[in-house]
Amino acid sequence: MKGLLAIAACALGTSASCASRIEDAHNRTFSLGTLQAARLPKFLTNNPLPGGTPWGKVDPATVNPKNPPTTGVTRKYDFTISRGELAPDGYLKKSGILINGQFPGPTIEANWGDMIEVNVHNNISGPSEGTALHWHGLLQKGSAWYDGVPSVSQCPIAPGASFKYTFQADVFGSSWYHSHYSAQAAGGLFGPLVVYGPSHVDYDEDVGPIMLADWFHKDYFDIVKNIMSTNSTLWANPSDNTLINGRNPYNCSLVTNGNPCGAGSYSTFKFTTGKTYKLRLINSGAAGMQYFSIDGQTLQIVAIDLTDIKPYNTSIVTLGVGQRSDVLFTPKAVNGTKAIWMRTLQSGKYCQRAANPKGQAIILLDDAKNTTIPTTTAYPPPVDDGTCKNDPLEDSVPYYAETLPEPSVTYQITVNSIVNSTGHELYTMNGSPFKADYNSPLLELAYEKNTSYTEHPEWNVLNFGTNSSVRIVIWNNSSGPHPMHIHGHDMWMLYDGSDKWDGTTVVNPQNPQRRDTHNLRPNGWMVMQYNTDNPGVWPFHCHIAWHLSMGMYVNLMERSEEVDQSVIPGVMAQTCDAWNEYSSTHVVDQIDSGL
Ligand SMILES: *[C@@H]1O[C@H](CO)[C@@H](O)[C@H](O)[C@H]1NC(C)=O
Ligand SMILES: *[C@@H]1O[C@H](CO)[C@@H](O)[C@H](O)[C@H]1NC(C)=O
Ligand SMILES: *[C@@H]1O[C@H](CO)[C@@H](O)[C@H](O)[C@H]1NC(C)=O
Ligand SMILES: *[C@@H]1O[C@H](CO)[C@@H](O)[C@H](O)[C@H]1NC(C)=O
Ligand SMILES: *[C@@H]1O[C@H](CO)[C@@H](O)[C@H](O)[C@H]1NC(C)=O
Ligand SMILES: *[C@@H]1O[C@H](CO)[C@@H](O)[C@H](O)[C@H]1NC(C)=O
Ligand SMILES: *[C@@H]1O[C@H](CO)[C@@H](O)[C@H](O)[C@H]1NC(C)=O
Ligand SMILES: *[C@@H]1O[C@H](CO)[C@@H](O)[C@H](O)[C@H]1NC(C)=O
Ligand SMILES: *[C@@H]1O[C@H](CO)[C@@H](O)[C@H](O)[C@H]1NC(C)=O
Ligand SMILES: *[C@@H]1O[C@H](CO)[C@@H](O)[C@H](O)[C@H]1NC(C)=O
Ligand SMILES: *[C@@H]1O[C@H](CO)[C@@H](O)[C@H](O)[C@H]1NC(C)=O
Ligand SMILES: CC(=O)N[C@H]1CO[C@H](CO)[C@@H](O)[C@@H]1O
Ligand SMILES: [Cu+2]
Repeated sequence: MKGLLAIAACALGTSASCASRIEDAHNRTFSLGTLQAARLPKFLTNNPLPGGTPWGKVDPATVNPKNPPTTGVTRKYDFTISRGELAPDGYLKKSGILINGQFPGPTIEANWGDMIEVNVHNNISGPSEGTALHWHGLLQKGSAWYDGVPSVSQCPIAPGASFKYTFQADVFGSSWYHSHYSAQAAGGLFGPLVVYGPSHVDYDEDVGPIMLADWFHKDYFDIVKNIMSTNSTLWANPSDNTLINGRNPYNCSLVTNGNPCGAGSYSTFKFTTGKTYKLRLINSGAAGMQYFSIDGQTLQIVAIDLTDIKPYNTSIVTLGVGQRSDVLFTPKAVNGTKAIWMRTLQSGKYCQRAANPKGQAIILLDDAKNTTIPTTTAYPPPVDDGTCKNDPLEDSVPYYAETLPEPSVTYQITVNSIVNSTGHELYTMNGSPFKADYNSPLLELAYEKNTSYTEHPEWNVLNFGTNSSVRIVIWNNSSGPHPMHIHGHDMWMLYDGSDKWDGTTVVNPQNPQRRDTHNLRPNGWMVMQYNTDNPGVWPFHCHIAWHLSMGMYVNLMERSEEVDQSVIPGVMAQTCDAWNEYSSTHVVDQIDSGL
């Protein structure tokens, strides 16, 4: 009763109880965006190996980043996932999904080669939901069971149940983890993941993750209901704001529905002129592409996703959802001022809809007072040119070179946006929208040599058998951009264009770009290739939460006969038993593809 009265009194942050409720929800936004945030180390020091680092003194150009050392160290984390109120921009979104009461979740850190153990407890209630966490970009070689995708590697973790993920930090660099259950990640269920490894560049300080994200004031499931409805006026769901490390004040006078709104705050960074900083940029959003810049500064891109590259300079860093870039910069005063805006602009005009596409954060140099609000202007200004494409493939040359083999199979996928006969808007890949069966994980079927997937076209399984290297040509016959993400691999990016691929030309054929997510441009083409060195069933999908809900997803089945026959972790069966029990006694509201 007391709670109800407080809610009734809580409009536009006017009452004292309301202000503290907003502040409490705002405070869930973690410390990364504050002046108290600690810098990251070059590596974690509590490890037993010689040479001062777990990897010794190595030249990264000669070390295969996908061949990790064995450190014998395990980094352990305990995550309880629950609902909670969130107000990262001051607007009180009624409920989000939090990890240990935080949004975004805690930063996972490990050295290259360490084991990571995350014990996840599903405490989501009111209503209850399944969940599962995916570790974006990690290869999971030999540990496909821990990739965290419901219906593929595991059954969802049932409400009240726990699941311990155990996998190696098998590549190094900047990444993130997120829920892969429906569009839960858009409700806040994600966090940064940093793996320290050999460095090919020098810098003074590691500022750590800078998460760039669109933000929606509606609950994620209400948006899923809208996009999966047959009422086409509900299909467009523009984001409400753009956050940098979970912050960016909302203009509360724009609130017309009486919902609570109070003072938001900017993320703030303090730097010293002349020092060189490493920023780990991550697009952790649901839909919007981001153009990142710092007024009047040069940025040097040194890694894309988990691939170190030969550094190049730019003033704007482009990131589709799920993409990362490590950036070095050496701050300088601009026009004599030492308070400068950091910006991220959502490509909101053409690529995704955004009501407020501009995210800003404060940079204070040297002795600039920590209460100063910058007055710098965007220079050079980011341009939302409507192409919704990544930077040219030519620009990113991997620091560790890999030779591209001849593909043993070339396969074409056409993407279409359709409305099915019952009036639902869906995305198809080669004619079929994906729909998950939470109770029947494909990896387990592969393990059991059960080929029933051939009777289920909606599972979108592409079986490439024992082909050694698979080239996939994708034609986007839709007007939306699609950040395509592959699990279990990085992919060579061979072509990206609006014209049809000529069938032979490859960009930088001696050492093509490699990454785990590439933005397929509207009505464009991309060509990628990967080696089948990782037996399993690997998702390949659009990372826009709503497009994935609408079915833009395929499973790449790889050497299924060789899926490790020696170990099937006992927790897999327990998790499915608990889920089968839960789903036989509760309605599972799977109105979307499930992922
Ligand atoms: C929110 O955080 C600030 C700064 O840490 C603190 O002073 C304040 O008491 C917190 N408010 C609530 C309601 O927890
Ligand atoms: C579980 O969730 C409930 C309400 O959603 C919350 O009150 C409780 O603190 C949570 N438990 C843990 C251990 O986080
Ligand atoms: C479709 O949604 C709009 C906007 O909420 C609403 O005004 C309209 O009545 C809905 N149409 C139907 C057929 O439900
Ligand atoms: C906030 O929105 C109101 C209403 O549109 C507008 O008048 C005001 O200038 C905005 N304030 C800021 C700081 O942008
Ligand atoms: C890149 O930018 C840095 C910092 O402004 C500068 O020192 C360096 O010369 C630039 N490199 C190139 C190739 O322009
Ligand atoms: C801001 O600066 C003042 C005075 O220099 C200091 O007392 C205060 O702790 C600083 N606040 C933060 C958040 O660092
Ligand atoms: C610096 O000043 C010039 C001249 O007023 C202006 O055009 C430019 O935008 C300013 N640069 C920044 C980053 O604010
Ligand atoms: C259209 O798609 C929706 C959402 O997946 C599904 O529920 C419905 O059954 C489909 N209609 C037909 C005729 O397949
Ligand atoms: C194969 O898997 C399906 C579920 O897709 C199941 O119904 C069937 O019983 C399984 N077949 C065997 C032989 O286990
Ligand atoms: C290679 O992949 C194609 C396309 O899926 C398949 O038809 C063929 O059987 C595969 N070849 C081998 C050797 O597995
Ligand atoms: C491409 O999309 C158009 C509709 O815009 C459709 O008519 C055409 O059949 C599609 N082509 C393919 C190959 O799917
Ligand atoms: C829905 C959509 O984007 N359709 C496009 C498919 O591709 C053709 C040819 O590129 C365009 O003319 C359509 O507009
Ligand atoms: Cu998409």
